Amino acid sequence: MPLGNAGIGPGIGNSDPARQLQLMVRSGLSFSGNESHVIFKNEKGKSFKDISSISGLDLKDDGRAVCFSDWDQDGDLDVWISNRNGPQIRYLKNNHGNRNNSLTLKLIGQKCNSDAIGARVILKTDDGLTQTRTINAGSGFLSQSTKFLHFGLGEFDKANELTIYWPGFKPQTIAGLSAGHYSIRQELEPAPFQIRSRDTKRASPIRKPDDRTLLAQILPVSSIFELSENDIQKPSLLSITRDECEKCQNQLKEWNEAPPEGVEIKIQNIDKLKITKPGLLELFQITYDHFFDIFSRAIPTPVSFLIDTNGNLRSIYRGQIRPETLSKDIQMIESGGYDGRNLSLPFPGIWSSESNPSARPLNFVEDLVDAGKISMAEKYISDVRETLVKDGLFPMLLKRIESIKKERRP
Ligand SMILES: [Ca+2]
Ligand SMILES: [Ca+2]
Repeated sequence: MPLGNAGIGPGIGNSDPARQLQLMVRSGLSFSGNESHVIFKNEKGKSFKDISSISGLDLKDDGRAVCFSDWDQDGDLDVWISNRNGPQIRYLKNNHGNRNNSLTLKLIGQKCNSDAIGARVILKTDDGLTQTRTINAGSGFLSQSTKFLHFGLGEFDKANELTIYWPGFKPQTIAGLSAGHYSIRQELEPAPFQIRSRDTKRASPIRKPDDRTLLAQILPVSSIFELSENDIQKPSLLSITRDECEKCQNQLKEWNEAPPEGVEIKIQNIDKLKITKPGLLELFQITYDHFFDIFSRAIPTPVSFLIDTNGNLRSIYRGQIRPETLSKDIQMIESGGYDGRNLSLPFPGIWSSESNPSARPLNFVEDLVDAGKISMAEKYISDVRETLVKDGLFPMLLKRIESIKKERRP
């Protein structure tokens, strides 16, 4: 079922099951969440025990793939899980803490494929028990576990016997291999391999490129953001911050030390707005959701809205902004000579319609109505009526608002 924004007309979409589904998915719900993950413990080949709860792996995520790998190279397998919704990646470090011995093998094919995909290893310990591992290419949905093979040796300090079945070639048997990490080339003796040093230096953090969204469709916001004529004599950057947000503090410090030129910085603190102007905070949220098409999730901070001298929202910045990015954008917007639609694309193309960005606030009014902000929607309509009347769907929107108001009347 297509979940894209089909631009359905006002009121029509609300009776449409697809629209309802779209709203649910975008508000963070999932098709198959709330079903706990399960993990079973192999009881030496005799039975399985459900250890989901005790292991802490019984997460109610909408999981898609699971991979196993001894990520911290301490001999036990750790788990990576990917989910359809957030958190999209989980790393579950195995901190069970037992000090039993283990054997890790890296197989290298010489005659068979060099990754030794398809190779099977059967390991025997002194108690006569066997363990079998196979190198697979891919496990589960779009995922791949490590190609290293891991064996738990329990209290034994060596494998009694190891037989490697190389795909398409004769098996190789190795006796009395001690616990540890080995690479084994086909038909050659095992060679211990060095595991990563625990003292490896961390790479210094790199600052990511600015997360900036130049808007192809500009939106008049001065009235909803409570900006007067006086406020927008210069371009404004309305930045939304929070008290407990390191990036916000860093950004504010940067602006204090070197205020950006050609723009008026206006700070709105979420913690204060919650008390003083909850309605304005809701409008920031609706505006953010309108452009990022994700509903009911708190605005990430800092987020900054760049508003031009006509009171139109032109660009949205998530996270810290480099001063050079900001000054370039302001120059571009003020000179008027930029094409927002082309800048919003990853590669050039040919438009079948006129390419100048234009305001189409009708969809935004719909978002206000969907959020139940009828009086705000009416106020906004009166503020931007001139633009709205040019929209063919405007009469339908008015009808929808009237019918909602009628329903609300006692
Ligand atoms: Ca581990
Ligand atoms: Ca561990």
